[in-house]
Formats: sequence, structure tokens, C-alpha cells
Amino acid sequence: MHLGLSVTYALALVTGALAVPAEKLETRQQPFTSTPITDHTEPWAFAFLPDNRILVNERRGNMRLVDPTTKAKGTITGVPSVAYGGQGGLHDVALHPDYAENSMVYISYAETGSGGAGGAVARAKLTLDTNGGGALSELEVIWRHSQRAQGGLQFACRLLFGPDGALWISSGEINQMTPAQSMTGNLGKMIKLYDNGTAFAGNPFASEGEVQAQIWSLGHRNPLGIDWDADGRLWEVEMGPMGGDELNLIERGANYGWPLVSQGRHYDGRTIPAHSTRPEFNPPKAFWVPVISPAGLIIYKGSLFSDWTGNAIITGLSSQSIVRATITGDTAREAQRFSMGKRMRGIREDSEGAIWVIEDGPSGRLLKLTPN
Ligand SMILES: *[C@@H]1O[C@H](CO)[C@@H](O)[C@H](O)[C@H]1NC(C)=O
Ligand SMILES: [Ca+2]
Repeated sequence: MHLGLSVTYALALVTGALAVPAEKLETRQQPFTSTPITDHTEPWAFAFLPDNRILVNERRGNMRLVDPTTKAKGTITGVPSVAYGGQGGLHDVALHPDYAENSMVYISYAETGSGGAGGAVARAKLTLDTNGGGALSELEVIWRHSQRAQGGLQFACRLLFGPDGALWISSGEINQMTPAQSMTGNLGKMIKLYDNGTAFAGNPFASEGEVQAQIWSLGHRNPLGIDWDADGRLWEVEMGPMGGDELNLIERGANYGWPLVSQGRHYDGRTIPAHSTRPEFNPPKAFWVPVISPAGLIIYKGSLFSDWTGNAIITGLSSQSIVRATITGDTAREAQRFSMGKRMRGIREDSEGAIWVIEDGPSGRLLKLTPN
């Protein structure tokens, strides 16, 4: 007993002597247990079905159905052909808010056509069979990038349904830069639509034409993560160029500055003016130099990770990490970073508050994270 007290006291002294804030000290060990569920070929995204099975999109164009209990991995047929190459392929998957009644799922993907590749969003009816698989049918493309490009870069196209039932698409600028500022195209924008692809009536530029009517915000580069906080505010992560990854609070009609301002520089070394030089553009609430390469975002709603409620949890590719950022009012800052040893692609929270992530690459694992 005496020994126990001494050790505790000694640890307290060491902690004090190092003068490391408690939160930073905590980053040296992961506060969660990571349980591998299934392996996938270049997975990009996943979504939970009401029965707790999981749809997993693999970038080459395969949709899998995972049973986390048995770890069985079935196939969903009927995925359209995708433009696999560069960063492109099959991207996100989201369930319609009334999925339990209408079986509608939404997918985003890169498609080819004249001029190169662009992003597309389609909806389809999902029918599950009794053999652990299923099929998409009645597929209908409801949205497309207004321009295509060579190179296969920065499609993004994360899908998210809002509290009002609207469909949000985080549209990348397919590495074309200035179109992110153009109001005659939908590249580099947050897009808000009805579930059938029609522009949402309350959008800020609704009266200005067909493409303008889709736009909620502009000046985005490669926005790969979007989620709601408990107050109904939309947060977004986007990859900057060399340096300058951003966590943004998305406001109606606002311009986020790309490519006119950035906290990073161009890959050829040319500088870009910082956000502070152009106050008319909304600056990020947090940014990263060097980059973390944010590929997914949740605003944690659960209480299983009891200290994380309301935090932004971000998966990072080049940083091979999960980043936790605290949000206080309309400010945000990185609080912790967990090294995962693999490029981390997608992230979702389940109904019990466990956090699921998926690795990038040829044998990317779907992992379930639960507190230690
Ligand atoms: C899409 O849905 C909206 C809202 O329900 C509706 O007003 C609109 O007419 C629909 N558009 C089409 C083409 O069906
Ligand atoms: Ca910006």
C-alpha cells in the first residue's frame, strides 16, 4: 500500500516536472481499442444499415456488404462503371433519411466523358438478398460536375443528408483551381439539393440560374469531410495544397477563398496570400501546416468516448492519424493526434457511440474503435 502511494506520488511529480498539458500527455497512448472487422481493396467510404450491417465502397467500383458479427463480406451488384484512376473511382455512400421505408441509397463516383473525368451522384434502390449480398436497381444520376478534367484529382463528393432532409454534396474542384470561384460552375462548392437532385429552394443563389441555384458556399478545394454538430451547424475539412489543410464552419453563401487565399503554397513553391489578406473570405477555424491530409470527418455525437462529445474527429491520409479537435463556440483547435500507422480514409460513428474508421490502400481494414 505504501508502495502504491509512492508510485502515484512519483508519477504526479514526473507529470508536473515535464509541464506537459494533460491532453498532450494523453496522446502518447491510444485511449481506444481497435478491432479489425474486414479487409478491403482501396476502400473509400462506408455506411451503416439499420440492421447494423455496413455498406463499404471500394474505389475500383465494388460495393460490399459487411456483417460485423460474422465478418462476412458480400457483394452489391449494379454499381455503375466508374473512372478508376488518380484519386477517382467509387466514392461515398449514404442512406436516404427514409431508407427504412424507401430502400434508397446514394453514391458518388468519378465518371469519364469528353474532356476527362468528373464527379457524379446517383440514387438507386437497394435490395438485399438472403445470401449476404444484394443489388442496386433503378439507378438515376441526379447530379454531375459541370466540367470535366484530365488527371483524375480532387473529386471529393462526400454525401450527407441534413436535418431538413436535404442532400449535401461536397464538390471538389478536380484540380482546376479558379472554377472554385466561378458562379457558372459547381466545382469547389458545397451543394444543397432535394433528395431528387433539384436545387434546394432556400439556397442563397437560387434565383440566379440552374447551376448557381445548387450552390450553398464556394471557394473550396478538396472537401473530403462534412458533418453536423449538435447545434445544426455544418463543419467541413478540406485538403489544402502544400500546407494549409482546413477545418471550416460552413455558412450560407460564404466564400472560403480557394485559390485566391490559402495557408499553404502551390506545389511548385509559389506562395498564395493568407486568408488574413482578404477578410471577405471566411478563414478556416483550424488549419494544418504541415498537412494532415483530412479524408473524413465526424462531429462526435455520442457519449461512449465521454470526453469527446461535440469534438471534430478527422481521419488523415499522409499523417496516418486520427486528429481530435475541440470546438468552443465558433473556434476550433487540435487537441490530440493518434498515430495509426496507416493512411486513414473514412470515419463514421455508430448508434452506440463507437467510432469506425477505414484505412486507405490495397488492403485497407475496417476498424471499430471503442474506449479502453
Ligand atoms: C424534387 O423534389 C422537390 C421537393 O420535394 C420538388 O419540389 C420538385 O418538384 C422535385 N423535382 C422533380 C424533378 O421531381
Ligand atoms: Ca479557405
